[in-house]
Amino acid sequence: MPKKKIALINPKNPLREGASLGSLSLATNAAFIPDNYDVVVVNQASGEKIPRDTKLAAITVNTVTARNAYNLSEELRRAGIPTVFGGVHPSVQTEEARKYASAVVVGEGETVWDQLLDDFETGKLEGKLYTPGSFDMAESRLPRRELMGQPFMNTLQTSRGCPLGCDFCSVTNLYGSKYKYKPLELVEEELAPFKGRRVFLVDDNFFGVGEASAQRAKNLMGLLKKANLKSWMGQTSINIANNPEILGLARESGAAGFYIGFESLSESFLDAMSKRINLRQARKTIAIGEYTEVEAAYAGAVRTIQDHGIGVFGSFIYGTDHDTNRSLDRLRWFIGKSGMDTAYVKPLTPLPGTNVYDDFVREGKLFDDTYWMQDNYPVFTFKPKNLSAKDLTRNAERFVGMYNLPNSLWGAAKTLARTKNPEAAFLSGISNWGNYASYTAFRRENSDAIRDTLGSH
Ligand code: B12
Ligand code: SF4
Repeated sequence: MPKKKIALINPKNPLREGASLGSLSLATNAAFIPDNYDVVVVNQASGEKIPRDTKLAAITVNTVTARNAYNLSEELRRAGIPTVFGGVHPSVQTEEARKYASAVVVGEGETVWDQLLDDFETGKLEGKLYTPGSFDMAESRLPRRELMGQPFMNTLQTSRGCPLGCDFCSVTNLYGSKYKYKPLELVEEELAPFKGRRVFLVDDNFFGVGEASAQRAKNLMGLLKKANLKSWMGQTSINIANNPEILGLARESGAAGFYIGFESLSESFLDAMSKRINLRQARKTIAIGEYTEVEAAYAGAVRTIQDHGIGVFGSFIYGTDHDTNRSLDRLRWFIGKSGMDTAYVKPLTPLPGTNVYDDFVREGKLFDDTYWMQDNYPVFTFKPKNLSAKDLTRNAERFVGMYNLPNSLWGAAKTLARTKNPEAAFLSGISNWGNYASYTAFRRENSDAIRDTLGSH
């Protein structure tokens, strides 16, 4: 008898991001599906189609893709194919998600499959809600990456959770306030096929905070070095700049860039969002020349990391009650002046599952409490105190405009000069240009919707 086909689906993303990385969430789940099923991963974000002989569709859903996932699920169910949702959004908007799928999985997915498939086989899937609980990462299996195609960069997860609990982020609420680590032997096994390739560590903070995390990060650098990668990138926080030993080990192991959440130059915003790690760094720093304490702390961290041959990919949030046109002009000036290699400047989007979302709903601040259900995913979801609709759109254009093609090329040359690391230059150039290109395509398709959302508020 032919095996039944299970399609694991990453729905289309209205913001047009992330398609080139494939879905590690799905490849990870695939490893826990018994081999008497024929499993395929379908990345709709890069145009892949769902096979006709699919018997069960399991869809990964985040807030950005929720509406597309709901539409897809309804279509599949009309065609007689049962559907299961998992991922961040159904984990936090569970009752909403249950309206659109046969079954919903809340939280980590690894241990759910035996029960779920048993229910599928016996026709008991409809209406089920699964809450498998916290997964012990020592039980991790090798993700089935062969199902992901050949992404531009291989993704690898070595830890989950974050103790820092920033109010705009759902990671602490979802994955816990303690780091959960994948045993290093398993990480080593996962790294083995990546020799000569690029790797993106999707850990929320591969360095973390505290002595134990620093020690673990050192061991991880040792494995990354041994793996002989072309290069790797990872997400971390500003405190890594205080540890020259780890920066040296990171560079030796092929680090090309760190994503760092600077978030804002405004102390009041950092304070309001509980981004204490940045404030701590600022309070250790003296305002110098044109820089405030926060700016001096950020610029110092950028310089230190670059001096170790690693690019800095800063991320910032704008469009908050703490911003004015002047402060945003200052941010653009600072990004240039500090010499960071890339800056992602995105509007504050209160995502469900975060403290900011709960606060904004309570305060009645959002234009629409379920904005992700709108036909076009909105860029702006509320009106900040000191900025008009026009100010928001103008600033969106200016932040993205910093990375048009000539600027991206010039930026890559500057990264090369600062870091002497061709991989850092290549990856920052590609990221800057990719960001510009995806935003301009999004804007072309959605300009009316952007105007309408803001025009009516
Ligand atoms: C890597 C990453 C990216 C990458 C790649 C995304 C991709 N193609 O997969 C990039 C950089 C492109 C990216 C972009 C964005 N991201 Co992102 N990203 C992540 C990150 C750091 C890791 C995701 C990952 O691969 N984890 C590893 C896998 C193994 O774990 P997992 O996804 O948690 O999946 C587990 C469970 O959720 C469950 N599960 C997941 N899917 C399914 C499906 C089924 C059927 C089942 C049963 C179980 C299940 O099982 C898995 C194993 O336990 C997460 C943070 C995080 N900790 O998850 C943020 C995160 C997912 N991103 C987030 C956001 C906001 C974005 C952006 C909107 C950013 C922006 N532009 O403003 C975009 C949107 C792009 C998109 N396509 O949706 C938010 C989502 C919040 C939300 N409510 O949706 C997160 C949670 C970070 C945060 N700070 O809150 N992102
Ligand atoms: S933004 Fe980063 S540091 Fe803050 S809680 Fe989320 S993962 Fe942790």
